[in-house]
Amino acid sequence: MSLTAKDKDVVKGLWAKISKSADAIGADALSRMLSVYPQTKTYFSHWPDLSPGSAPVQAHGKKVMGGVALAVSKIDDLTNGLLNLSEQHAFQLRVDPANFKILSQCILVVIATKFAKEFTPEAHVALDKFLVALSLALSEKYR
Ligand code: HNI
Repeated sequence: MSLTAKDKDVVKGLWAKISKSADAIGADALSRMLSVYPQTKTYFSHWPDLSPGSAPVQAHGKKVMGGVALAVSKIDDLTNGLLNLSEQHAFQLRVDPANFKILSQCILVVIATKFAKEFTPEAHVALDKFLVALSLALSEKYR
């Protein structure tokens, strides 16, 4: 299920429309992940406040979306483009890659709700495929 040239164009087009709201998307997606899938809180137990919209959630949401922006810019070679981030998640942060799917779903849901008009079925399928590819690239170093 690799991204076609069309999918890549659709992802870039969608990103161009929504990227100015990236920080808010990140904060909302992370807030959702932590409340809908509370098992993900274990990774962030060193934060002073894990509640939706808290300062650390907002700051981290911004970082995560920086990673998504990097992925959009490296869409033709996600594996190499995300190698550093993959290494960090695998060896330093020790995040179970099953969680990438969980956060991807939250990002998808937040974009769908915040940008209902832009989130056409075509954008939906392309974004879904992109997030699967991003998660796979983040999992690269886990071997
Ligand atoms: Ni993730 C740090 C990007 C999924 C747990 N993560 C980062 C950083 C980026 C990033 C960027 C900052 C690295 C740095 O400081 O150099 N993470 C991404 C992306 C995804 C993702 C693009 C998937 C879309 N990370 C996840 C998931 C979890 C996760 C699913 C756990 C449930 N990430 C972390 C943790 C840190 C982190 C923990 C360190 C946070 C801190 O500041 O303590």
